[in-house]
Amino acid sequence: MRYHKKPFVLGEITPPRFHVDDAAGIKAQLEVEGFVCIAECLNAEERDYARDLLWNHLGGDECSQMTQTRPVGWKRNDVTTWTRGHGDGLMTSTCHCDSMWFARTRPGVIAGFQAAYQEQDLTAAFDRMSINLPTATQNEGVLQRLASTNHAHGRLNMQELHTHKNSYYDERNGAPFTDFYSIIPLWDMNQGTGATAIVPGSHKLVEEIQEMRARNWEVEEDVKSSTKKDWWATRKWVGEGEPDEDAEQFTSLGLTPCVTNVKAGDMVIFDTALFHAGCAAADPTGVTGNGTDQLLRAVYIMGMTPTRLKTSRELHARRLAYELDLPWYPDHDHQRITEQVFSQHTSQGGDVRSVRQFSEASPEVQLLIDPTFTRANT
Ligand SMILES: O=C(O)CCC(=O)C(=O)O
Repeated sequence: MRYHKKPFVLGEITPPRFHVDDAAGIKAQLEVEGFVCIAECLNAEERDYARDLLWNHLGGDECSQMTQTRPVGWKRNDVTTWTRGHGDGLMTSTCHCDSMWFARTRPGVIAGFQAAYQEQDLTAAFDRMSINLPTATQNEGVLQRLASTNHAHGRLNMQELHTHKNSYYDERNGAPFTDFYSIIPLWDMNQGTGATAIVPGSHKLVEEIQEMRARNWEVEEDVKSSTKKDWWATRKWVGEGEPDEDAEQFTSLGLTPCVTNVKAGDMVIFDTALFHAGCAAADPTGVTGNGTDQLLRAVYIMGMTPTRLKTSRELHARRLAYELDLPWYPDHDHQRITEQVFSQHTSQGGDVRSVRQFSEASPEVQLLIDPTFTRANT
């Protein structure tokens, strides 16, 4: 209990698990609850292989050409080596690592997104993994996370519950559009290990929730903030600062925020409007989870979108971004990143070195980057 200063505010739910072939059930659950848990999108064999591939990345045995900051010298069997090169949480170097691409191209994962969209032709975002480490590592990022849990206000025991509504493709092409992204844990995740918290049904009440939340924040509107730290500095919480005040903004609307209990290899797909957040571990030592000498939590964050929403220039830029080792999150400004990639890639007159070739990627990977190119060339 040393690290757990106050009781958790949120309860835990174990969502019903849908079979990936149950497209109607998946669609209905997404519409009603705003999220759906699909069982075994990675089967046991795939999950174990994906773990091995992840450790190839964490141990530095693959992708030495990658440009992103990444772990240095981590040994799978020695938790005390998990300190250099990277801290705790989002790990951008995983965007194009073998484990991530292996997971993206699994038939169960693609079928899950196809069921959600009820469309077949999808492209993948170049999103990353979140890797949380147990306290035995004494990794600086872990110690910082422990120190910053039990926030005074506004963020329960985690990130602030947030929505991505309208930040992806919703209003693109002038038509309302619901898009989805997912989280796949590689080890069981729950309140003990830290897990994704969600607010079932909140995708239908985004404006009402935002209004409730705005009442508790005094914001300096005219101050420009370029960093996350500045951004928080322009906001002052109105209230006692008790975590319950955050939950109350949802419960007063009849909603119940909760932490999810999800099995390794299952995929939780979200309507991007759904309020959610990464919730800190109740047991950051790992004793009650995977063990003190194992990863506390490792999740793939994964986005897929119908190919028809992409312009041909954007699809071309995706091939180049893959070569340049760039992330391309689902909520990024697609036009801006397209232009950035075109200005950097040597094939377009830029001077940034490619670290891999699209032409050498497997057909499964190519299909998820630019299916139009792949089909035209086969
Ligand atoms: O770490 C998590 O479980 C949540 C991540 C998250 O909030 C996001 O991807 O927007």
